Amino acid sequence: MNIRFTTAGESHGKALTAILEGIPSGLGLSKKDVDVDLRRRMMGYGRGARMKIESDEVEFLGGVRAGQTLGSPISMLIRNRDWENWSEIMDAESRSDDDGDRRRKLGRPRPGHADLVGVLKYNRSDARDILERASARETASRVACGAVCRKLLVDFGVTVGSHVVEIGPVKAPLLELPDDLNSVADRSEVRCIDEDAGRAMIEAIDRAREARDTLGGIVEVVVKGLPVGLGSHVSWHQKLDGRLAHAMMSIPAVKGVELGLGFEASRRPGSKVHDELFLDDQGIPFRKTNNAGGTEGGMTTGGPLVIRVGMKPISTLMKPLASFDLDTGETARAQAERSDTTAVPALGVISEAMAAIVVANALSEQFGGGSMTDLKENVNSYMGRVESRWKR
Ligand code: EPS
Repeated sequence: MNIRFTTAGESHGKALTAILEGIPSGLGLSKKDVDVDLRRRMMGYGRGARMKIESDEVEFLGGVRAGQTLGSPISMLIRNRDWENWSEIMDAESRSDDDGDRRRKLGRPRPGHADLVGVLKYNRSDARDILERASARETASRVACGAVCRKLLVDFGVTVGSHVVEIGPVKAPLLELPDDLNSVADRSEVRCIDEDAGRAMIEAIDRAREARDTLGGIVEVVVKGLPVGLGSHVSWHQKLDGRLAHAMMSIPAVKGVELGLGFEASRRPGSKVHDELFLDDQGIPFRKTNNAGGTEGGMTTGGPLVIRVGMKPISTLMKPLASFDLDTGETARAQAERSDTTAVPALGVISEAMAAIVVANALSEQFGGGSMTDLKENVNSYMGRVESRWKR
């Protein structure tokens, strides 16, 4: 992997950090490029009180100078404002009053959360040691890394957008997507491009909140402007569709990923699935459909990547489900913690970030180069070779 990242930090710790490696030198990059996506991730109807406390922004700690990347690892910091309220609970040092449990111990695991399996695996008595890292707060770091990759992709004419297609029982109708998907989706509080469906989603979220329940949903990510042939058919780990699925499934609460027709393709005969090939009047091949969702043989076709990502409802319920007390072994209701009713609108922004990272990595693996100048030259030379094939 050329472009890779790692993140650290707990939800109520001092800060989140991310180190992004493999970005070539000479990419124009400013804090604003990252903050824009951090803010987009925080928006969305159905979020809890935490998003009113935070005001995410990035601080570059390394890898950027005078508005340009240096080719060295990019180190980024996002402070948790809520830390002020949690500094004793999350203190890294041992404290004189640490004989008993720290305040806000989570002792009754929430079904669906990492709580129970985490305390067993990591041998902890307080599930807070697990949930603080399992929290989707971590995705702010991913979005920061994705924003840098998005900036790189823009230089190659590649755009990454998303919209919400389902929340709970509400399904948006299939519409033709606007050219600038995000500028339309971001105008909606639920990031849905259909106004009626968006209103129905808001009502469904209100009903779930009143019932002290939570809702999941589905987002669609669209990546446009890709060169043909990113990824490879030759080995399982080089297949771009596989890499995208892995990246999306790694997002907290995601339970399903589909490319193009996805599961629907399995129900149709081949004649109703495969994208037929036509030649235009200059002999250049094209497809009228994109049922494949932008990959064939694990490689980009040059058409848009269309990825659907499904999220389960958040597992912290204000009307808690059956559980037990880790200390006493008695049955009890799971612990209720402040949380969101839904985070599906944010899932779109996070999925964009993961898609941007996967695609930027595939581009860099294929075309290499330590600098943006070399990367561009290599891409141009490849595209020239591909296009010359149709000059008969
Ligand atoms: C989360 C619980 C809530 C969410 C949080 C994810 O936080 P808190 O426990 O502080 O109320 O708001 O999401 C974020 C903080 C974020 O930045 O997205 C959880 O348990 O996963």
